[in-house]
Amino acid sequence: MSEIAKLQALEILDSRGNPTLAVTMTLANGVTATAKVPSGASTGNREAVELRDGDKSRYGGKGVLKAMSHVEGEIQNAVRGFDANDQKGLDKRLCELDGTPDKGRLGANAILGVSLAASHAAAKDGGLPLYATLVDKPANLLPTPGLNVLNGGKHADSNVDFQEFMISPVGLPSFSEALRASAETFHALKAVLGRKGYSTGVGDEGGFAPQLKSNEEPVELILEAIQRAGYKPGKDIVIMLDPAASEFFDEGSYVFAKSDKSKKSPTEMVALYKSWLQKYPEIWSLEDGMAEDDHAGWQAITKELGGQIQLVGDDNFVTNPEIFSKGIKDGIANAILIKLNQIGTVTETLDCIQMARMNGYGAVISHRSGETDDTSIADLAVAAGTGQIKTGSACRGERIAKYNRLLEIERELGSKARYAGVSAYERRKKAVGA
Ligand code: 2PG
Ligand code: MG
Repeated sequence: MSEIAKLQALEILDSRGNPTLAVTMTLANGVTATAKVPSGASTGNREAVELRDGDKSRYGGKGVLKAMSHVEGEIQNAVRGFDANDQKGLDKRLCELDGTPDKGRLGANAILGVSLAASHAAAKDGGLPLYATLVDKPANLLPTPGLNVLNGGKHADSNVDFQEFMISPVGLPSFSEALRASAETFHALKAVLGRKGYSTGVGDEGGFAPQLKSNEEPVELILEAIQRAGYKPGKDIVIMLDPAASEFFDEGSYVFAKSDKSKKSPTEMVALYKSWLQKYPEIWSLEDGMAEDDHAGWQAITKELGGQIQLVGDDNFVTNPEIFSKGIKDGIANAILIKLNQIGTVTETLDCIQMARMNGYGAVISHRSGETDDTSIADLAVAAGTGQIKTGSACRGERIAKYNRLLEIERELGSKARYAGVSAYERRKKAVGA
């Protein structure tokens, strides 16, 4: 009775006002579930392909009517009657049906919508929450969040080249307390910015997006905010960065086109990060510090800083088990960012997380800059027990939806709930050799 009976797709809007897909699956027993697909702005070159119509007369070419018709046509015909509980089998069938290595024929957006809707339908069918069914082991670990309180790069119309400046409340005792401390720090940051006469408008992920003096100033402002909120930087709350360096890498150099127009070689870039770590020991994690095409740069930064902090690969690994395994062999980074739509199926996403675990790599579950109210990644983070999630600032409904879902899960787990917090942080620090 848990066979797939029907698939419906709908062209909806994401948080940037661009079209994306919602997929609703109905099982033979009448159970229905919907998944909504996110969309990135600073995308890796080797991400699975999001199918866009290219018809300039609609949404500037960004419509997803073709992907929609693939869900309701070819995919529905191929998976009707299939058991929604067999996630692996379903995802394999979806990949084979598409037949391309990058899911570009049917569209990774179409495929992920179906794959994720099946996860939800199977959970509902079993009368269990998604976090309890995604992985075949008991799930009770609430992740430490990384809240992107200052947005730059491609996510903001400002003069800051680095994309994300995150606070991570590692030292708080529970997820709810950690979220409270983060929201208080977000408000303290707003006051700090206001006092300096800076804008407090927000960027794509709900972090502030002011014009600033340098790429470094956000770190200073955030440290001040943490203190003003009554927390200890480096103890209660640490800092995570995602410069998204692929976005400012040009012909072998890192070009700060938005701020001081300076140009840095890969070696100078590593030296810059190294100097920041000396000055700001509160920085614990650096994602995409080097560009995806700068393989030598990635090797250099891993050698130089990989024993001190978490180095997260996003654009370079694109949640692709095959690409990630090569990166592990080459000794690149010590953690991976996990985004469902970079690869396009739930199974391959879980494979990447498992690969990280087997190889001592950290795994940070992540939203995209273009989001919806879908909260699947909150459940994924708890199910996979990776202990880390980043899903934006303490602002904007599509970001807050995921944090609020984690609050619900925390309450539901009751005394069984554990917060990753300080123990996971200490464990990860030890794992990288810090
Ligand atoms: C990132 C993500 C999410 P985007 O680079 O990590 O914050 O951004 O979705 O634009 O790729
Ligand atoms: Mg990133």
